[in-house]
Amino acid sequence: MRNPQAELFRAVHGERDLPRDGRPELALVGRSNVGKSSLLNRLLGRAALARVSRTPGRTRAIHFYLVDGRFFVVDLPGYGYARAARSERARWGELIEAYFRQPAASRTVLLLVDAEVGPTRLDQQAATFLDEVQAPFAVVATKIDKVPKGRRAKALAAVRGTLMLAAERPVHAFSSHTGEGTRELWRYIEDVLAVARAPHAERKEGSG
Ligand SMILES: Nc1nc2c(ncn2[C@@H]2O[C@H](COP(=O)(O)OP(=O)(O)OP(=O)(O)O)[C@@H](O)[C@H]2O)c(=O)[nH]1
Ligand SMILES: [Mg+2]
Repeated sequence: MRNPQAELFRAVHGERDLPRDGRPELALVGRSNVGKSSLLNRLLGRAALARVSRTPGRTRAIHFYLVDGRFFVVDLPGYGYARAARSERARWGELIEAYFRQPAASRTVLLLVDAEVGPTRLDQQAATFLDEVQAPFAVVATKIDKVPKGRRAKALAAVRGTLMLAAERPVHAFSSHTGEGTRELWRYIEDVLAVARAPHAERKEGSG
């Protein structure tokens, strides 16, 4: 997709503010600082639509971005920010769980993991959580520019192995800084949206 129109639709701080809307949702899940907001900006071709944090743990609300009036990209608060107060961490978890409890017409998740760091224990828990709530997800290995070309295949295999991903689960290498992987990710998103438009069609997970 070229030059999509995107705007902040709503910043949600509590369960009551979650939009009830029939449009498909693409939710970004991952630990704080993994690159969720940067990915959103790169994907939508807007340098500063979502705020990129110099200090981790800044995106504390759920931000809904409406793309071409067609679907939402949902920027969820990052987990694993060690310096946040325990009460605040609990509230983030509650909001995220409330989001996933709320039925959506179509919801697909991108689970972001840092390609250089590899999946953490919290990333493993996130993958388990997504399975439990039956949210279809693809994995995005972010900051791939930091991994030398010769080590990338191994890094991606490590992501698969640690998260115990089924062979058909997509893993996309991506860099917000270089734009690598953007086209492939868009292709995946368009596939997902095409299935959302044809609700009785069988969902395709392994499309690239
Ligand atoms: N090298 C490199 N750095 C990146 C990339 N994507 C993001 N970063 C950097 O990682 C940091 C965090 O990026 P964000 O996009 O704010 O991360 P986030 O997941 O939204 O973080 P929270 O909102 O705190 O959950 C910033 O300093 C970015 O510049 C990438 O593809 N490559
Ligand atoms: Mg963010």
